[in-house]
Amino acid sequence: MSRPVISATGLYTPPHSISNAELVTSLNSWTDNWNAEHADEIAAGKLEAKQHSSVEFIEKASGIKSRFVVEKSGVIDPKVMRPYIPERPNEQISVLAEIAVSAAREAMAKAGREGREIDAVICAASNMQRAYPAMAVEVQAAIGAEGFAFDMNVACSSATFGIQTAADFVRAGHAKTVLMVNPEICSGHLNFTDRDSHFIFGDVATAVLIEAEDVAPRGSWSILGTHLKTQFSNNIRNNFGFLNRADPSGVGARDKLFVQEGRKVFKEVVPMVSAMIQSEMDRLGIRPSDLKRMWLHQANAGMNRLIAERVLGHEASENESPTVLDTYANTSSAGSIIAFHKHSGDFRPGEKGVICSFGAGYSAGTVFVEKAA
Ligand code: CO8
Repeated sequence: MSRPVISATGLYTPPHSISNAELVTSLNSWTDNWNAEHADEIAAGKLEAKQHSSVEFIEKASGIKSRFVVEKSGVIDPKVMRPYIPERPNEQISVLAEIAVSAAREAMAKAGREGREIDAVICAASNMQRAYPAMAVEVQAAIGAEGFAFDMNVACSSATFGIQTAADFVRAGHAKTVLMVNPEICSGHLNFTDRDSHFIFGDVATAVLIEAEDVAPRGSWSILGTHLKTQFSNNIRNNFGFLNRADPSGVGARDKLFVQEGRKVFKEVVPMVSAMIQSEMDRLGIRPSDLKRMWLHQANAGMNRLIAERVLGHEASENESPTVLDTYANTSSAGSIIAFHKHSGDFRPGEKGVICSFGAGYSAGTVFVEKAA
């Protein structure tokens, strides 16, 4: 049986960044217009006036300072409040595949891989931009890979679920080299008129190459163990689908975009994820002092502080649990992979860490890794 390793990662960061101040200015201006338009109903008690957002709240509640987006002008225009992402003709590569390929090329270059050496492509992300053909098949064609490709969606946990799936293909002998990509254009399914959540997400794409140890380059990451868990919850939901295609731009179609009970998510997911990491450490015989770093899902700085503290037994330093949330915001499945990509270069052979995701479903996944020689 081949042993799977992570041989390289890649990252695509969109060209535009939006600060909290810019986002708050557009939301507050949209809110003033909405309140003015509905002044009579508000005065008659039929509608509630909408409230302003604030930079201080966002930073304190989430730790987010800015986010990257593929398109900025529509998002910060109070008359639009959504990104302008024009539909492309079928002959042109789709935007999701394009950013996935960009991240994939970096990972492939690092591992010295040509497209034709890749046996399988998994596109694991929160929201695919179409039903079919699978985004993964388009990525497969764009990089010149053979074999097979498919999409999977486990919301914010898509990447860890994708890594375990790829690792299982390697173990079973179905593939030697698997490319797993996470293109996340969260701005396309976020309600920028919703004060409770308008600040949460950003866009990005990440890529991970999972290979059989015998073909992987030196200095790869041994996968010590993976563990996945799901538990149904309505607290994070997006009802958009092919059976209910209401225009997602309007406030009336609020549930066709991202909606959540953020406080419940916070309270329920922190204990679930810390217990999951701890039980997987017990299973693998890893003590807290054996862990050099935790690359946690990037949803909320407070959640990560609590999870890391429960696992490590002390407050985690930035070195032990790095943050990318401040500049990238929540990028759904890509968050823990961005953290791993940016903060793993200092590992020496034998040092261990854990990539951990959690999100809608609920879903959670852990991937324990050890730097190989
Ligand atoms: N400005 C000022 N005040 C505000 C704002 C704002 N923008 N928003 C809310 N407030 C007010 C509220 O009205 C409330 O006032 P009051 O106390 O008077 O009622 C007060 O601030 C506190 O509000 P909350 O209870 O909502 O604030 P919290 O401290 O709970 O913070 C967070 C809100 C940041 C959302 C926090 O709860 C959180 O981070 N929770 C966890 C979120 C999480 O992990 N979600 C996972 C989602 S990821 C996923 O799996 C989905 C993937 C799909 C991708 C989707 C892409 C779009």
